[in-house]
Amino acid sequence: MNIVLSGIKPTGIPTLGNYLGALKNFVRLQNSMTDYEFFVFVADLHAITTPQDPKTLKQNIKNVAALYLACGLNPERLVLFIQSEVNAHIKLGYAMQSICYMGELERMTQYKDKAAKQTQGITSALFTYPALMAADILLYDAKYVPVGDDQKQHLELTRDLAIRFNNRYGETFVIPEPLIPKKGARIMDLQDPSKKMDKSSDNEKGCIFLLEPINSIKKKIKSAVTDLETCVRYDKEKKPGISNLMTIYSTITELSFAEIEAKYVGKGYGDFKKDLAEIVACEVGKVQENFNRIINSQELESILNQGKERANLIANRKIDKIFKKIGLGR
Ligand code: AQP
Repeated sequence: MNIVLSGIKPTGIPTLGNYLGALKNFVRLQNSMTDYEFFVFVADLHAITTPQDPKTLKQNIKNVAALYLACGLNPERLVLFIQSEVNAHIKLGYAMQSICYMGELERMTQYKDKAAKQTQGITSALFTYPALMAADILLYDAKYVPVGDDQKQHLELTRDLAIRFNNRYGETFVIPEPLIPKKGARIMDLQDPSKKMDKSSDNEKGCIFLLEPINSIKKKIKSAVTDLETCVRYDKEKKPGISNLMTIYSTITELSFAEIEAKYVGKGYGDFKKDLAEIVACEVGKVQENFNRIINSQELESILNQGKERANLIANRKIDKIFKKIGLGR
């Protein structure tokens, strides 16, 4: 069985960026790639590369798990699990660190960005994060990894490590390919469109959280920064604010930029934002309705238990083979 795999870090409430760049895309892929098995996980080990409050982390883990289902993934064709419940991730993460070079990790832009922002000490786990991410993917021989644009560099490193391991120890890993959506791969902050919308952003006004009150979502869209031209036109370089809003509009409605521009000829940003606020409210509203039904259900528990079992079965078999090839153990 071919596998598609992806994860989300429970470092906060997932954003509209996570939704359009990852979650909504998984659902679309699950519906079209019917002969693939879908593995999605809550990347809680990755979350602790930056400081987390234990109680909040626990709640965020559960929220992310429920959001996967609330967004419309079909549980019948899904292995949903929590990363820390599958020990083989840690084992392979270490093995990946042992073939990964410092220079490769130093080049990772996400590490550089996060390290620059951090006020407390930068952990070594933040630095070695891409090695664990490689392990997450290679452990399941995932063929495709749907991710947003920001994860492209980590995926390239994963491919390099897989090829290196295969060359050194013999054919072991499938070389994975990223699946980056054509639209919505990088949703920007509503207040600073030069920055990606981020769940642990300092400025909450620029970020739409999937579980925040609908009225607050509408307000944030209406106060998103635009420009002085007041003409709904896509131009990522010169009009980053309105172009970002058009990307959100287009990814949800599936209208092209040209169709959106035509719809708002002679109208100002006010009309456009009002419509967009309704469109996003409707989309996120459906997710919230599902989420409220699922979050405390026995169904979620049972899906996570089944996921844990299936993921452990595959991952343990694979790690045994890998350690044998490396020459570890008796
Ligand atoms: N703004 C975005 N636009 C499109 N896709 C995005 N993704 C994240 N942000 C956007 C995609 O969502 C998936 C899960 O992301 P993640 O949880 O691994 O990390 P994150 O949300 O991108 O968070 P950061 O920036 O690493 O830091 P925190 O969590 O501390 O805020 C990925 O597929 C990602 O591409």
